[in-house]
Amino acid sequence: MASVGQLHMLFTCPFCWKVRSLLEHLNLEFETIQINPLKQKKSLPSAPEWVKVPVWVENDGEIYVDSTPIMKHIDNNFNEGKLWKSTNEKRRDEWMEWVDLRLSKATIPILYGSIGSALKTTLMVSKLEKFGFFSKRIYAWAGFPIMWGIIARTRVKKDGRKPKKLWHDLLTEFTDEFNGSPFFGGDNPDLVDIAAFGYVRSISPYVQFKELEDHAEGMKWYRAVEETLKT
Ligand SMILES: N[C@@H](CCC(=O)N[C@@H](CS)C(=O)NCC(=O)O)C(=O)O
Repeated sequence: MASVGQLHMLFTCPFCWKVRSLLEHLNLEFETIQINPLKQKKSLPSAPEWVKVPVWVENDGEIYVDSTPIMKHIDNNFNEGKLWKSTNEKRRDEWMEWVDLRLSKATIPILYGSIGSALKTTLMVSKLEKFGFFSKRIYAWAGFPIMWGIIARTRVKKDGRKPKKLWHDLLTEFTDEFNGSPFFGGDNPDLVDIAAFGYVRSISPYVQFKELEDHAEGMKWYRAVEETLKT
């Protein structure tokens, strides 16, 4: 199958993992353009109006931005909107908002919430992303005090819970909403499942993922969604 579009992305960006997971779930061929995080503002096809990743460029040249709208578009265009279709739109919309608000905010605390984890994460990010020779080294050592000291610490303090507890609470809240079904979407994952999965998956390259792995219900769901992706 020919590629249906290009995903401009950062490897470590949770929003990009949402879109990648959907493309893989739908078994679509696509090209990934991994950008240099320090050159993002210049290199994105949507700039200067939109300088965030992911950016989706479809084969007809049309540009789409913002992960959830991109997901809805891809589902609509290549899958007859089946994953967004719902018999309870109010529930679906509320939970998509919950996923985008709550799960997106929980990734930084678990990855950067303590000085040790912040250092590990920053070193890993410097390996995974396409930095230049010097910027890679600068980022690895200068990035973590910023992420830990300024961003993560404030978030952890504001929430009051340890990052692991926060994730366990969120996974419980989410899986409780399944009402006995294997997925939020019922017998099969829907767009809310795939979006939530994308956020969780963005933590999977890091050692901190093991803190999520002992949430039994959460992992049962996570592995079940993973099974549905193209291998
Ligand atoms: N609401 C956007 C958020 C995207 C976003 O914040 N991406 C980050 C990377 S994880 C980014 O590009 N930040 C650069 C910036 O805000 O200038 C989405 O869901 O796509």
